[in-house]
Amino acid sequence: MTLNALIFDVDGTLADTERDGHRVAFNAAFKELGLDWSWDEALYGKLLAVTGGKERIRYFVEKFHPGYEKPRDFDDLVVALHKTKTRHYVAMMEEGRIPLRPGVKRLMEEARAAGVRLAVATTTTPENVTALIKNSLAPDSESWFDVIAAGDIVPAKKPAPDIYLWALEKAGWKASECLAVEDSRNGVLSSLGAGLPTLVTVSNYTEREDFDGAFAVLSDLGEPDQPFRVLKGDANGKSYVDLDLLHWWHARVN
Ligand code: XBP
Ligand code: MG
Repeated sequence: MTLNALIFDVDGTLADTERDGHRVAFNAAFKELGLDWSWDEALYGKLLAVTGGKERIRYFVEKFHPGYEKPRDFDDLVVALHKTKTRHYVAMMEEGRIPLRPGVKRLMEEARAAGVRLAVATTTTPENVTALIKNSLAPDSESWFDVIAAGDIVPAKKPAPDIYLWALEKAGWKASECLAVEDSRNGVLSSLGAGLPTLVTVSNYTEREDFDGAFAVLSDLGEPDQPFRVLKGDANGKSYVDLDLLHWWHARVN
């Protein structure tokens, strides 16, 4: 089976969006809606245990804010907070505040030129993906992807495999003809759960997580003048991820 498609996670994989993007947008939303909540970098690292913004707000209230008395319309408040957070996040992406990680654009361009298909499978809201890729990858980059699987289209978010299974079904691909690229344990559990061989490029919050089952763990995808560090696995002596290396890995895992 030859390598036909690459399926990318978004947050932490395409760009380091959590600490300086999502976290800042959540805090702006809390302020705008009159709450005195503020998520610092360390707390946010703990909150990342739960994927999905609305789910994360609920987790914060349950586990980290015991004194808080939920109003009767708490469900509506969560929805309003999340909508406000998305508006702030999209505005930040439109200012081009967060760059893509090393190698992301280069590898996607190489894949497109070679006819290897691209897709996205993420927990984040669809508008967030569009805003990030339009402003950091290319204005027409939505059309680069056969499928953008995002947000609430599946009720069970990562680590459940559902978002990857949804993407595979929508595109009509078998897991064995694809590779997934992830940055977190929750992401790897999701992609492996869908049967996808997975490459990990760690991000600032996920460096020390357990990536059991991934075929390789790297610092990032690397660039010709900016080599990656190999944290686990064999990179065939290469210093940056290109299609050649992906084909090599794919042949070894299948
Ligand atoms: C990222 C997430 C998301 C974002 C917030 O997952 O866990 O919850 O932090 O996004 P992935 P929303 O790495 O799979 O992209 O607020 O839009 O849910
Ligand atoms: Mg991620």
